[in-house]
Parts: sequence; C-alpha cells; structure tokens
Amino acid sequence: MSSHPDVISVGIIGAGSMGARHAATLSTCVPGVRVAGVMDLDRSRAERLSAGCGAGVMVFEDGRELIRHGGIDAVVITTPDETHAGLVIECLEAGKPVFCEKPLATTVEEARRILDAEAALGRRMVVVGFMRRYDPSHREVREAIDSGAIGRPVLFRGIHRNAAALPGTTSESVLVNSAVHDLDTARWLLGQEIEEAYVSGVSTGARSDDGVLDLQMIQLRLGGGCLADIEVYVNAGYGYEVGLEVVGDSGTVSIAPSGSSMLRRQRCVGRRIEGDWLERFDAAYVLEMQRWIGDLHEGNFTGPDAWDGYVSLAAVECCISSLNSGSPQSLTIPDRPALYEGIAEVNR
Ligand code: ISE
Repeated sequence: MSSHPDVISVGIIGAGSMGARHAATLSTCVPGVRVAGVMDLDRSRAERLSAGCGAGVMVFEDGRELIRHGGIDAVVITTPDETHAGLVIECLEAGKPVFCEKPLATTVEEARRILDAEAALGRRMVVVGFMRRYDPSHREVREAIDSGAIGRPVLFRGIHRNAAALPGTTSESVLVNSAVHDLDTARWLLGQEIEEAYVSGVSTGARSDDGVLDLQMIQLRLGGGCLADIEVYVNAGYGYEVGLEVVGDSGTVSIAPSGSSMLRRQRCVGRRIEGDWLERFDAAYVLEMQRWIGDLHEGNFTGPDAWDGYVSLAAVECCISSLNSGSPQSLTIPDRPALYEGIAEVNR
C-alpha cells in the first residue's frame, strides 16, 4: 500500500543539464508528481529551472534545507559526483526516498555508509540512476539472454565513447563517472559478479595534453565464467556512442553503437550520431522517472538500488587499483544483505 500522497512533491538538487532533464520529465511525462523545489548553489540557475516547472516552486541554495523541508516528499540528486553520498545520507536521515544519479558515491567506503544508513531504516529508499537498465535496446538484450536465445553467455564486449571529457576529468574519474555504467551493465546483463579486473589506459592527447588516461581498456573475469572487454574513451571527438555485444555459446546479441537510421545516397552511406547521453538515452530517462514515481505510489521497489551502487563502486575501485598498479586485481563481493533480496523486475 502506498504511503505517499496523491501527488508526490519532488525536490531536485542540482539545476544543471541532468537536473533540468529530470525536472522536465517529472513536469510533463509522469502522472502523480510535481516538482516542488529546486536547489542549486547558483541561485539564478535554480530560479530559471523552477520557473519552467510551474507556479510556486520553491528555490533553495542549500541541499539540506530542501531535503528537510516539510513540502518535499522525495528527492532527486544530480549534483557533482563527490556530493552524492552526503546528500543521500541526509535524505535517509530525513526518511525521504531518493533517486540519486550515478555514481552513488565516489568511494566504496561512502557507499558502505549508505548501506548502513538504509539498514538502520530497515527498507530500501535509494534508487541509483543506472538509466541503461531502462533503455529499450538494453532491455531487449537482457530479454534475449534470459530467454536462452544465445545459450550460456560467455563474453560481454562494451564500447563507451564521449565526445569530449568533462572539465576536471582525471584518469580515476573516467572509471568513477563513466565506466561505472559499463561495470553495472555487465553485471546486470550477465547476472554475475565481477571477480577480477585488469585495466590499461593511454593519454590520447586528443583534446588536451594533460596526461589524463582518456582511453581505457577494461578486461574483467566474472563469477559465472564470463569474460568482459570494455573500451571507455571520453575524448572520441565525433559524438557519443554506447554499444555492446554479448556472446553466448549458441548465439550473440548486440546493440550497434548508433541506433539511428542509415541513409544511402550519391554513393555514400551515413547515419546520425548522438551528441551526448541526454540524446542517446532520451527514452530511458523518461522510463526511469515514470517507474520511480509509479513505485513510490504503489509502495514497490524495482530500480537499481543502493546495493547495485555499492557493488559498482567496489568494481570501480578494483579497476582503479589495476590502472595504478598495472596488474590484474581481484575482487570479492560480500554476500548481498537480506534487505536487497527479492524480486525486482528492472533491478535483477
Ligand atoms: C556521464 O556522466 C553519464 O552519466 C553518461 O551516461 C556517460 O555515458 C558519460 O560517460 C558520463 O560522463
């Protein structure tokens, strides 16, 4: 049974492009919800976003104030990665459900504190924005694997290219901010945990000569005997692409890096390539918000949870150790606590 009002009042923390996308989705594509508050350190940015969400939307410059406000029922966090864990814990302390953009935190230790805070509440309150799990083409791949259409999966191959690295990118943040998606996708699609990672990187000098290892190759061994091989290149220049192939022992299933239509003319062939994740995962962002709000109304929980956030960060830290040491590193994931067991359609 729902413990929520007919219309859930959501507070958005962070009025950048991701906050704006979720605010627009909630305001136009999701029933039973309203954007009731927007917080940003830059007040004018928060004001601009709030003005686009209807009348009477509150503006905050302090995340804690928004979280604690009696007029806010649930919270969306879209601020820079290093602020996520602290804000999620504030939400848990205030007893408010929270949708946190990935990564859940920037270290395993912070993610562990979130698990502890959720354990103290005794219920799942945190959804992590691993939106690929809602992407229709990723869902099809998952269904093909689950139906047995490719036999037993043995290999995951991933391609993840950003047009240009975000300002402040470091060799480690390529893993924390970008590769975390691929690590989550591999374990979600294969239903296996990562047991070993070997990562190497180069600085391509494509957009700057700052020495950042902007092209990284990740090799994984997973528990059920699968291998994975993932390219993450955050300065690809030409556009944004995410593609994958899962090879099974009797077939393969794949997502082409660019899913747009192909045009052939004047002895040339061409297709449009998306500029960024907001374009490529447009549908997924709507589906994940619809699902989150629907679940809150119904008292369900089906999204990627804090456990998924924690495990993905354990894998990221293992990758960072490998990148820094130059050798393969092993990883042991502890048993999943009972709180995170149970059927969840999108989650498992
Ligand atoms: C960005 O923050 C995202 O979350 C995108 O989905 C990802 O593809 C990109 O690499 C990240 O920088």
